Amino acid sequence: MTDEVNIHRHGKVGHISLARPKALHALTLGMCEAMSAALLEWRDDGDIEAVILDHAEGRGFCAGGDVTMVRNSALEDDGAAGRAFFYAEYRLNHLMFTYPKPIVAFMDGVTMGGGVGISQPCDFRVATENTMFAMPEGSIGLFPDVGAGWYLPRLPGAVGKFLALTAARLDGAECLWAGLATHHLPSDSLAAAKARIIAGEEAGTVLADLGNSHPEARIAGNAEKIDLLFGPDTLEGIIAALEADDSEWAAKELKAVRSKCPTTGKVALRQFAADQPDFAANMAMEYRIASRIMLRHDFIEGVRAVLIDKDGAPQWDPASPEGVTEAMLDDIFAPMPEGEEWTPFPDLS
Ligand code: QUE
Repeated sequence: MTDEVNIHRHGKVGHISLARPKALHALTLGMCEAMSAALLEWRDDGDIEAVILDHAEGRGFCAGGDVTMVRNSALEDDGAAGRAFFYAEYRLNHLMFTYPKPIVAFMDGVTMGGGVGISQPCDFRVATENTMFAMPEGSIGLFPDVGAGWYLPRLPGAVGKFLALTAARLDGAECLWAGLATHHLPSDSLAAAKARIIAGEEAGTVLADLGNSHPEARIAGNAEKIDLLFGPDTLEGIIAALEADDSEWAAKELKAVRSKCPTTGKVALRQFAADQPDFAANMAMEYRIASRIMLRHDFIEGVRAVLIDKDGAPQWDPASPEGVTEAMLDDIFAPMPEGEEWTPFPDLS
């Protein structure tokens, strides 16, 4: 067991609380395994009717995954530990996506990468004035995973491509606008919301009751530009569209796109175009990608630049979209060796 996640039962409600405050509750292998074990037990327990997912102490909600461990694994054990982490994390993501009971996720703070992967599959996704949502993997030479290949192309217009290619941060009101959140509550009402759900009230009723008025979503004002300039199918096309637009907004987003890893930007676009038949097929695709991407120079370099040395100056290779060939992408998306493909938890019910 791990002390990095707290697991409790309160009558008919299961409660999972992320408890790794020193790393903004970024997910470790042990946390993923403990969460899956609890959810599997509660899935088949007739006494459990709903699940609450939040963070236990300090700032929340979940900053991502244990990417420095994955980087060390790439350098030291040929990626074996890194692949084990992604395998378990994606199984958790899929278990939540297919979960037969309502899960209520409280995105009360930083919700990035791995935190997106455990909130988006939930029926109820609660944003607050503290929510800071992002898919920033392109900043560290990773790709948008944890189900992003499924969720992002289903967002309004070209918003998914915009989030993946710029690592833009959304606040709670913007999450609600995009459908990334289902409700927006003031953070000082969360304790009351959880208490009412634990007391047996239906989650949707409680959240609708406590939901607050919130500021207009800033992103709504840029939606037209996002759909136009992030509309093209290729990274080169999107960059050309941003270059051709003389607005300040386009200049700022162009700079953001150019600073991200070109290879994983192209990976994201190929993922979004893949149109997988179901969520399990999407996760199997993401596992193939993750197994290759974690061993590449860009991921080693990106984690170094952002999280280890913190110089914010990664040297990507290839350095430009033109250097990323279709053959390179084919290798990243290629099937795993015999017996090494990702599969969901066997359905025990
Ligand atoms: C991109 C990412 C991550 C990131 C920053 C990025 C990520 C992640 C963390 C993170 C942040 C704080 C911590 C920690 C990890 O930052 O996945 O352990 O204390 O986990 O630009 O993908």
